[in-house]
Amino acid sequence: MKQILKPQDLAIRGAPPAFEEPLHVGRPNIGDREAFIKHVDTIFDNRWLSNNGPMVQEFEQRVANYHGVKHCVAMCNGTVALEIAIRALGLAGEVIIPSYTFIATAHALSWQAITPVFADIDPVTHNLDPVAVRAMITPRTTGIIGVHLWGRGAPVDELQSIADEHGLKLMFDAAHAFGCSYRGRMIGNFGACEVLSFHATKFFNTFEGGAVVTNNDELAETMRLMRNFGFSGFDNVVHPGTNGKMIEVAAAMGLVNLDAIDNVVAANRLNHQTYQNALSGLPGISLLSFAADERNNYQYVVMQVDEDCPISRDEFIEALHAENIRARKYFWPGCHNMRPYRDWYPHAGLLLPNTQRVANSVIVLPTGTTMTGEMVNVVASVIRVLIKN
Ligand code: T4K
Repeated sequence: MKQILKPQDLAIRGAPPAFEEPLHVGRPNIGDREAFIKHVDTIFDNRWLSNNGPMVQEFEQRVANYHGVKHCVAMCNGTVALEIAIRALGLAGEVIIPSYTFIATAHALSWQAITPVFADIDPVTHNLDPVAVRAMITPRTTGIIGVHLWGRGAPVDELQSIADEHGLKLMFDAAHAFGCSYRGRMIGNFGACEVLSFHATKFFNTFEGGAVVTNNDELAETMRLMRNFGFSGFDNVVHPGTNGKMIEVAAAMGLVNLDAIDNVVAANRLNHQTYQNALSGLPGISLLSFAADERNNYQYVVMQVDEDCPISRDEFIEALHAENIRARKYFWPGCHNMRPYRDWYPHAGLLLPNTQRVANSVIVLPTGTTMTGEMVNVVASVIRVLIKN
């Protein structure tokens, strides 16, 4: 897997890459395979594959307990969960979101003819800046979607005050924040509801999957109807709806991965610490840190490349890829710079200076249970060589 790297031996200069096989960001963590196969046997024995089966119900209960929240409504993926939550809350017109997020946050709105209005972020936290949010409110604004980027809580209290003041709905895209806390309280308990993603690339996965978590009984009931065509019992449709259901085999994966979650978080945390130790003191780069007094999943290792770094972010990416280290530029170039948003709002960037600066500076490095400490140290040594040469 690994080759010995000498300072002059960069693949970009013709030497063999540091890794024979590519190292990916978002390599899935997979729990006990035998336990999973047993669950699959049970699913086959039950002859119950979808439509609110017993595994989905058990999974929902465990996710709700894990976050200390009343309801978990499991869905087929995080994007559909966002779409259903947005619709169940009655959002319309304009909704304020960060541009510095995965494109799904914006698409979940525009897919239902709601205008995403991009507000700038705080360059230190990478989360929405409440002052910028206030500035984007118009008579058409109906809501705010905060994103807990990298699993670090958005400014929940400030956003709630703005929402209350202006009669807006507030919900959160918590796709990165499974198992995280904000000011000592578990994610899942903020705003009207919060949306989780269990995509394969998330530290906790159900192959594909997502959920809305909420303490609001009525909202949970509405979303349960909406994810199953609005059916209330046989032959009785009481609400408009879609097909957003989680299938049994996905829930089985979730149950197995819930059993493994402590080990995955421990592995992520150790990798983060190893990166931090190995990269500390290098000029021009810094690693995003996580508050010691909060719970975190450490699933993203986010390195920022300063403007005064001897090599640019894009040169870094090119050189790392040449070494088979498939680091990512999440979430470059920002949603507002992606077509179609760029075509619709060509001047949005003028109000998003921090978004543009951060999006141009970030590199996400590989972590997770497939990365050993030794591999992390090799990645760090490549980075060191690149900076020093
Ligand atoms: N909101 C936020 C803030 C999100 O970050 C996301 C998803 C969502 C909403 C929507 O939730 P979902 O509808 O997805 O549940 C990936 C994921 O597809 C996406 O789920 C995730 N965010 C985003 C941050 O990352 P891409 O475009 O980077 O995917 P891709 O195909 O380039 O794969 C990423 C890396 O993972 C690659 O290096 C390959 C590796 N990989 C991927 C898969 C699927 C594997 O090693 N094995 C695999 O099975 O979006």
